Amino acid sequence: MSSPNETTVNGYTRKWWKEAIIYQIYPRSFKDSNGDGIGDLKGITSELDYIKTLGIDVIWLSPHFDSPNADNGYDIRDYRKVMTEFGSMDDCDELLEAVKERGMKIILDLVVNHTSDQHAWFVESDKAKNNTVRDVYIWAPPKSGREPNDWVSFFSGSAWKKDDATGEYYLHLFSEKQPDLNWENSKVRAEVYDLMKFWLDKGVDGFRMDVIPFISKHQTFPNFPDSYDGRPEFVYASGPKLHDYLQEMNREVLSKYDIMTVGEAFGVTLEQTPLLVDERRNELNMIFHFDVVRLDRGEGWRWKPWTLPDLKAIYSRFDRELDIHCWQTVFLSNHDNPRAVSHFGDDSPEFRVPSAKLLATMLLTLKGTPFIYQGDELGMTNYPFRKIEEFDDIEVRNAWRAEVVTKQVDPEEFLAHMLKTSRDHSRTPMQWNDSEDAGFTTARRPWLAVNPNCREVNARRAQADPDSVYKYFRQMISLRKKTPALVYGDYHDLDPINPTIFSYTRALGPDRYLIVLNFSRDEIAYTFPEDLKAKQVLLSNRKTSEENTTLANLRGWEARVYQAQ
Ligand code: TEU
Ligand code: CA
Repeated sequence: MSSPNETTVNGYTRKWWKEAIIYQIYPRSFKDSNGDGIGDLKGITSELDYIKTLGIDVIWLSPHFDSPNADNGYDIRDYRKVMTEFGSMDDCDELLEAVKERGMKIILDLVVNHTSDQHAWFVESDKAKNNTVRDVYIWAPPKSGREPNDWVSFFSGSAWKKDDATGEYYLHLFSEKQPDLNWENSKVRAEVYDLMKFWLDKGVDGFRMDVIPFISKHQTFPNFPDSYDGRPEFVYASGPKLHDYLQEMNREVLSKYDIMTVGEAFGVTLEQTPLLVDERRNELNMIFHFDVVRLDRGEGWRWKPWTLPDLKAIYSRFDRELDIHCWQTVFLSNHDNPRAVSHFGDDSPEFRVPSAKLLATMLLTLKGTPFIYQGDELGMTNYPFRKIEEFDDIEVRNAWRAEVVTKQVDPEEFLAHMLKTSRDHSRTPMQWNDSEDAGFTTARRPWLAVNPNCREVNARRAQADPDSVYKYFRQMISLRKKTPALVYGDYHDLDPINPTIFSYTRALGPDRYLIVLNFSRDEIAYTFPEDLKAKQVLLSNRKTSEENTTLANLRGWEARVYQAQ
């Protein structure tokens, strides 16, 4: 990268988290060290060299806190304790130390829109109406004998649950075992800041903040507006005090440490984005936008087709709307989405490897900090689910009960959509080697089935194969790291309406790079714009000896990064 005392590049303030490559670990599915079928912290520590060798700078650890696991750790019972299945606080300290030893950083998942219903606060709050901790959560009396309003839970049904003892309802935007905290209560906020400091003082390097735009609620709890389009996230993310709370959190906690923050911004529009991430406002560093990963989503769990021009339009819009004071993220998958190669690539035997490499090329040459989800560096694919019993996810099971069991939706139709959209695709165990359970566990059964393609798709094989997806990721990461233009350079989409080719440049002064991606199985001769000359192929996912400066003869799913003029 450029000289260390240079503080801006292309107008952007230099920051370590803008230059970092981030890797997400879902601990339950990463590696099991003690043979109980569940991934754990010691398992992660044992594979840190694998992550480091890939070129990763920062690990994002999905929740590892004490939890009854109604939603795999996104329902926290005790924020200062490690989930028993994942190990002990000593294992956690050991992991933090081992990460630091390797020159990497680690961020934790901050889940503070809600807690578990088994959290001591809720157990207490639930006891009586006039109890002193009642307003740690959000309670409301019935309205005309029914729920206080028509809000729905993301996991099916009403967002309100009646407590028979007191006759009142509590709010839960997710499952009824995940009651929403009342951020209006300053004691709640103080407790949250305190637990954040607890982990920061242990040396963690920041947080990914779960559904952070939902923390502020409209205090009149109105029904959905007339304009409601079946997407509750846009209503829930529009609470009046969100920015006050984030600025307070920044003053009280974030500004005191050299850390990074990334908010999971479900329900935030592009226009609202600068309010969260403009560096002059002192709220968050970056957010995850849902536009790309939800491009092919209809209402709720429903899949709908997507097109390449739609995808390109999102990246161009981000680039146009966000100025030098804002920074973005790029990600194609996480623990809530299908596998990147099955989602945006082509996971057929012939094209799985090239298309996974093409997506790596895109992820690492677009503008924004790239996040890689565990296993995507191997080109892991969706799981061939056949029946409802094979799913674990609460979102799937609740939707099945609410819509299929009640005969509103046909089971075949539901399963067909799940094959595309289920969160469980990305939660199957990480594939380490070609043994029966992919080297994930020595238990007779892992907590969720291993993908049957683990004999072919696994880390040990990929590490030994010079042409593997993993090796390509490594090369691509290393190219990004030595090329400031790929981090801070201007972005320009050369051909927004082309239905199969995505071609764009990244430029920093005279340093220009041309990226050409063929999102199809067809061979395509692609001519570059007249004012652009391709000098040299720096990296490609298909062996090529072509030296043509004006056009590229691309094979199916071919990706090239050129130095250009
Ligand atoms: O997810 C936020 C969220 O609302 C969606 O991405 C979610 O996956 C759901 O499918 C919407 O239909 C976060 C976490 O990432 C997710 O794992 C948790 O289940 C959720 O919050 C609750 O904590
Ligand atoms: Ca274990």
